[in-house]
Amino acid sequence: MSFKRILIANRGEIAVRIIRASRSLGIQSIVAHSTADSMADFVQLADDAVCIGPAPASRSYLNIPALLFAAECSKADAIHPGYGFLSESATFARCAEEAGFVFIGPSPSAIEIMGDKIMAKQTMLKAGVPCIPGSEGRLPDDPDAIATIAESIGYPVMIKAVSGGGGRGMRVVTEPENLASAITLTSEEARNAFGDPALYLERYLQKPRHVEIQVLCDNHGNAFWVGDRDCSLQRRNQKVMEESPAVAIDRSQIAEIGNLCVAACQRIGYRGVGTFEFLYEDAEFFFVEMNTRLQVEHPVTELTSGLDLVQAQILVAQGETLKLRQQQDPVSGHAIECRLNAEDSETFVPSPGTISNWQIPEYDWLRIDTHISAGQKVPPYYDSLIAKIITHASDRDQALARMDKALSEIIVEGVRTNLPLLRDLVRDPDVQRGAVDIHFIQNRSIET
Ligand code: MV4
Repeated sequence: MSFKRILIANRGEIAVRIIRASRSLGIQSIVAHSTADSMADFVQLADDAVCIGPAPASRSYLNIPALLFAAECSKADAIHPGYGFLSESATFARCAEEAGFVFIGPSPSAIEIMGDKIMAKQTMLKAGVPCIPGSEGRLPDDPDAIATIAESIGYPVMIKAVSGGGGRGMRVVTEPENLASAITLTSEEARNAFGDPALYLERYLQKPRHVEIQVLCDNHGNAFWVGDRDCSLQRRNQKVMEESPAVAIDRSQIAEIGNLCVAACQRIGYRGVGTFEFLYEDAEFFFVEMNTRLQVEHPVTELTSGLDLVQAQILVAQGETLKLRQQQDPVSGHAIECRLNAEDSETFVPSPGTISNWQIPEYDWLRIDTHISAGQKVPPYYDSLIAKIITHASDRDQALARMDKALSEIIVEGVRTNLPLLRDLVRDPDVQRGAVDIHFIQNRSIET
């Protein structure tokens, strides 16, 4: 079935992105928005808009009844969750489908499997995907049994919440005498944050890179890996700069891991876009978790693969068959994304306010995904992302040089931004050399 109207259960730059993809397919878009976003340009850009509640996300963008009511009264055929908010909520996906809407994403059961980090790892191991060595399943209650498991893994170990993910509910333990108290603390944090105290253990990888594989699957058993990304430049699990392809990794090794991800998708009947997150250390890949949503950094893969991933999401949700063939290496050229945030560049403290001056250069090698223009407000209620600055070139050096040039011509006034940090990173000799690990930004801020 072809959708006539899609409800966008999200805001900001990703709402603009989904509006554009919908429009390119002749589909109308309805933006469900909070009162804080009523006057935002992305609301005006949509074909229709429904206010779903007050500013706090819990009362608007996370409010399932309000979102379903908005879909109902705006006669939507399908709901696109974007990323963040309810994009990985099996409950939301299930409620949407039970209410008669197509959820543009994987099935609720696939979301559930990958949301349980033990089930996710077990699924990957069955498909031959290498995982971080660790406990067989969730940890027992007995502290002595846990200590024995930790000894068999070898210190340092990483304690993780079974229902966690995205860096939440994790704690490193380097000495055996600290294990018991760390387990108790992490379990209570997991119970409070996720309603599930269950934990598992893994060997702690000291200096890994974060490398991820983008997959795209339809509802007819066709699955493809369409690119790889290095997202190691991050701070406290908030990505700052991402690129495709991952540098200094043998392309046949990338293809091997990509094909294993495809096998895993076929095994679980995965539908839509998905990202397999790996840690890469000592030339080895270790599966960490799967993100069952569109990622913020999807544009770098769109530029290196030539695909429109949001259009593909919609077409797959309509039941269409992907007209793709698996390429040996689907990546060509090099793309880099910098996340421009309304935050202090040194303290990372959010800096909401009104944009008084917004100057962005235009080049055919520059893509800007944003909802911002002069006069727009940056509310304090949501994440501080105001634009994604993306460059593409035939090689990494040129993509970096283009990013340096673009960033040097951006002017944002009215809020503080992380533009100085982005400019620093793009010019950093280690970043220029490539293959930095996940601690790079943290370490450099300590050194400087
Ligand atoms: C790890 C790790 C080191 N060793 N697991 C888990 C959620 C994922 N988004 C990041 N996670 C990590 N799991 C083991 N056994 C380090 C991280 C990690 C990380 C990984 C990639 C990119 C940024 C990161 C920031 C903090 C921790």
